[in-house]
Amino acid sequence: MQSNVRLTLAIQKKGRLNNDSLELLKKCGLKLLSSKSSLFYSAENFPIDILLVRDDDIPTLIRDGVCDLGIVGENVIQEQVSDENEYESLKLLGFGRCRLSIALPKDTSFNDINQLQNARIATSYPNLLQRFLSLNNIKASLVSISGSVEISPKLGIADAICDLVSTGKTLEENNLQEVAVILQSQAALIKAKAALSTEKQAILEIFLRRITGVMQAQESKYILFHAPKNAIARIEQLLPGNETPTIMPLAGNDEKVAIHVVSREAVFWGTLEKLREAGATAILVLPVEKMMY
Ligand code: PRT
Ligand code: ZN
Repeated sequence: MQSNVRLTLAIQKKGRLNNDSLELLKKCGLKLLSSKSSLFYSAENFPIDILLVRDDDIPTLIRDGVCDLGIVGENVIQEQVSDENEYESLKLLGFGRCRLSIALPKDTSFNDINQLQNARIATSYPNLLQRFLSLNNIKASLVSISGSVEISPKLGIADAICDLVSTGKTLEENNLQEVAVILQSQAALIKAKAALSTEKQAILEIFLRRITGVMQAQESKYILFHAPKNAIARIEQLLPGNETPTIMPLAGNDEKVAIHVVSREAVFWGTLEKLREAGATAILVLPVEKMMY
């Protein structure tokens, strides 16, 4: 890969997705050099440049060909994109998780969604909300606000709100109850549907393989222990995931073997206790740093 071709990736400059996006890039091995203007980073050891922008601008930057890729919440894509054929979601990244929900003041008793007929609903997501209301044959009037949507019922400008929720703390603080979830969202790596040049596609494939490796490694654990030979069959059934274990002889011990296995899921104390009951000893669970298949 000796050409000057580089991919451009847009990420959020400031806000909830910025830190996790940068962390992911660092775990992919990218050494990022900040530009003087601090509007972009250049990876010194990988052919990719990172543009720092507002998250709402990312779909447009990709559609207009200013950037090849972007990391943005599915909520932003779904709100802005009317034509599903414009973008391709390459990978869901597991951070920035939230949901877009409708909420009502707690003192309004809620029976079903038809209660929203003729209601005034405040939101920064008019397109997603309108799609949901139309699907449910509800006619309501939308009050578009760009921030602090949750205080609008208190101000008397709306009867309900439609906003992003993660922990639910903001709803609680504003005496609101969540009554319907419109969309589940997380950050995604997206690109325009149009094909990249062959050289860019080759860089993208390496980049994607690294992201997949980082995400798999985050969830994976390497488990090692000793076990009596006659307990192997039982122990194999107790191992988390479906990985085939490596079984090795132990020097100077004919009755026991060493068993190593990569678990692609969390390893709970309960599993370790069952392994121990089945005869496993010297059990170690180690984090996996990198993975490539
Ligand atoms: O400046 P820029 O336009 O780039 O940033 P922004 O202010 O538009 O976005 P930002 O940084 O707030 O959020 C960026 C993205 O993070 C969103 O588009 C979502 O994909 C994702 N995300 C995840 C969230 C939340 N969780 C979230 N909880 N975005 C916003 N919130 C807000 C929500 O609007 C509400 O005000 O947090 C409050 C609720 O949080 P809880 O934890 O109290 O429920
Ligand atoms: Zn934004």
